[in-house]
Amino acid sequence: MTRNVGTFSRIASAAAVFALIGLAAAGCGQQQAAGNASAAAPSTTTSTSTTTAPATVNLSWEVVNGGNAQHSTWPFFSQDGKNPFPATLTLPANTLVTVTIKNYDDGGGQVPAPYAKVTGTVGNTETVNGQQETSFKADGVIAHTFTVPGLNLNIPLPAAASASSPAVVVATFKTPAKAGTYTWQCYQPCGTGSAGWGGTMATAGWMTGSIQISN
Ligand SMILES: [Cu+2]
Repeated sequence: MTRNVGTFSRIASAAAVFALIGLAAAGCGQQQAAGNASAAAPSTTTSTSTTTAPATVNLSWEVVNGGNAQHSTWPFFSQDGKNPFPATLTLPANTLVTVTIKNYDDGGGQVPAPYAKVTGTVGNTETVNGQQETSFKADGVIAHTFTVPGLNLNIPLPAAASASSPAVVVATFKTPAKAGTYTWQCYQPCGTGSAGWGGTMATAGWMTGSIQISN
């Protein structure tokens, strides 16, 4: 009986030793896991700060005054200086967009008063040939506007000094955080018809169109 108890207690203490080794091994593994986690932490922090930095995009557009093969006299907005915009422009959401627009149209017209002001840009300003501007005379100065009523965005484009010397307008605006579709329109009636609202003013990609804000 006594021997049996002694044998049992030796077995029990051996089991306790194995248990301790097992704990030590587990502790080792846990330390390693913790080490990996702390090594991963800095890269997580880095990627977070990258995504919160404001995204910026620079675009170069033109207003072509000479038309194209389809309509030889219609002015139009262009990304390549040759063809009108696509019917739908795509812009990234939640982004500061700086657009440089070279306007080659040397004829100023009349716009309704609200469209003679720069609105919806950073600081409600734009530059024209390097000069900061916030508003213009409504009559005789502005050749076209790039206007997005749904974003309260209005970028007036003063007439060029001559057909070969464009007015260079630079403006920055922030796109909405949410995806959505907006309409853009020129508000200097530069089209056909008695009121000037026909032709290019009513043709998608020329003096009007859609903007898709995408995430
Ligand atoms: Cu126009």
